[in-house]
Amino acid sequence: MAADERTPAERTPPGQILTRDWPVLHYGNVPKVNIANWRFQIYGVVADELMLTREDFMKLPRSKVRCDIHCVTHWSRLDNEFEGVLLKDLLQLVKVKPEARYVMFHAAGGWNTNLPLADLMHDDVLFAWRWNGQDLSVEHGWPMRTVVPHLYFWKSAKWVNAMEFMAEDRPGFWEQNGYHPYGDPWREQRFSDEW
Ligand SMILES: Nc1nc2c(c(=O)[nH]1)N[C@H]1C(S)=C(S)[C@@H](COP(=O)(O)O)O[C@H]1N2
Ligand SMILES: [Mo]
Repeated sequence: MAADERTPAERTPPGQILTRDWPVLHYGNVPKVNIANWRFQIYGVVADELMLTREDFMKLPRSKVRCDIHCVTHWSRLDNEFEGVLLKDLLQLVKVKPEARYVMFHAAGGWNTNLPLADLMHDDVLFAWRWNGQDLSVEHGWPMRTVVPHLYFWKSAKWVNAMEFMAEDRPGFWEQNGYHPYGDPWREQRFSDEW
């Protein structure tokens, strides 16, 4: 991966402040995950629903992504190295129906977040279980989280356990609570009355 040649200021979206530590932020409690029973469900507008085990994920090509993360609560953290499986590699396994245009990621405990399917095809969008050379801590989403660097960090689901393909967009947890449907940090799409 080539080093980012922009200055830290150039990499910081409007209204954001850089932090060196990594804050933990979520609604509700950290779920208890029994790794032996862990499964990942793929459903919705797909030709075949899938139930993946951790071993299924481990067999997929492994990638590292270096990226900056931007939380809507105004902190940004530069140069995170996440490791896992790119969404576009996982999508090779899925027979998505042509009408699918959006995805809802579901997390243990019932939290969810919606994104356009097209955004998942970016080269740096991944399912991650490692960060800066170590396993993610449970607080940061182990055993699996999504990382979508180009959107505000609430679009990156911790403890993700299902992916639902949808023909129409539908608001997830924070999106129902006034957050923007898309959440581009460079356009400061923090809140919205669009729904
Ligand atoms: N399952 C789940 N994922 C979640 C959230 C949550 O409440 N539950 N919060 C989101 C928000 S608002 C942010 S800013 C990031 C924070 O991730 P971090 O705690 O690893 O910094 O997780 C996102 N993913
Ligand atoms: Mo957030």
